Amino acid sequence: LSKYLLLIGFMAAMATHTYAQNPLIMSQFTADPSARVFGDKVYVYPSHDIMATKGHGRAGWFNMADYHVFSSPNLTDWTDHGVIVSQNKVNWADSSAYAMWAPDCIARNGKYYFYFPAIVKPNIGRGFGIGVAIADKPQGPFVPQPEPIKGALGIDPNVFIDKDGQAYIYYAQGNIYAAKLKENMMELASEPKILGDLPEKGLKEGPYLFERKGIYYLTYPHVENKTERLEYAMASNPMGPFKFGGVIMKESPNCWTNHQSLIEFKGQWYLFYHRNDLSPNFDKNRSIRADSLFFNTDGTIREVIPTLR
Ligand code: FUB
Repeated sequence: LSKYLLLIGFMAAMATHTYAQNPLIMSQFTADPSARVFGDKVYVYPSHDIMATKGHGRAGWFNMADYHVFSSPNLTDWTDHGVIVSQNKVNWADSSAYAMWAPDCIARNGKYYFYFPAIVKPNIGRGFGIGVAIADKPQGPFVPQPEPIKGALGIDPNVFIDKDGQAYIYYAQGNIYAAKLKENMMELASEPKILGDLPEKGLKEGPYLFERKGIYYLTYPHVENKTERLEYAMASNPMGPFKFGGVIMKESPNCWTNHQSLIEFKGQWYLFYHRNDLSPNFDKNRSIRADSLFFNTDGTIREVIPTLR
């Protein structure tokens, strides 16, 4: 009888816990996961890696033409809500570029704001602009705004709203930049500032800021050798100054890039990141993953060891 009770107890525990299986999405390549908790589900807004095609994109490089969003009530069962923003529906984006790199999404006053980089059309300018698309639901439909955000050129936008309602945008353009956003979430409210208190070299992309117990954590991929290591720095203000905190995840031997987001879901913190599980020989076709993450009592983050496939 006691064995039987033990088995029932184990099955009950399995039923109430959430388990992620890596990689999270098997049906397509996904990268740069921006995970958010909206209501009782996790929504992940990743990049969507594809291959270059004739006249579109660049062979052997990152190629992305659109974004999907995925949701899950338990980190195991994922629903693909389909394409939410497509390059050829963004009128300022160069549709030959296939350069819809790492996005982010945030909720404010019942609206969902999706931020994405794309290469601007040659008649508008050069390099990456940052667009905003707006929806009434986390899964869309999203309506892209007719122009990119003025004064913010770069990649990998990340948006954070502080407890006092002030929103901030972080992005990368050779360095990591931060600026305040206006309440409309589509215009800068301050001049972008380089976060100069971060490592001087090897820090080119992927900022993601979150707050926990009054500490602002700026997380970022840092490359010293060939592949990116996830690190973090801590501050008492969303604009810094930041002080180096430590390593969140060591480099992968096979995948040049890594790109993170951190969320708390049902009382457990998770690190979302990517590897190239489904494409071991080509690391520009990546797959998103998630693993549990733990804090020490002093607020520092314990290193996350990626689970094996
Ligand atoms: O996905 C393209 C680029 O690779 C992202 O923008 C970077 O963060 C890196 O993951």
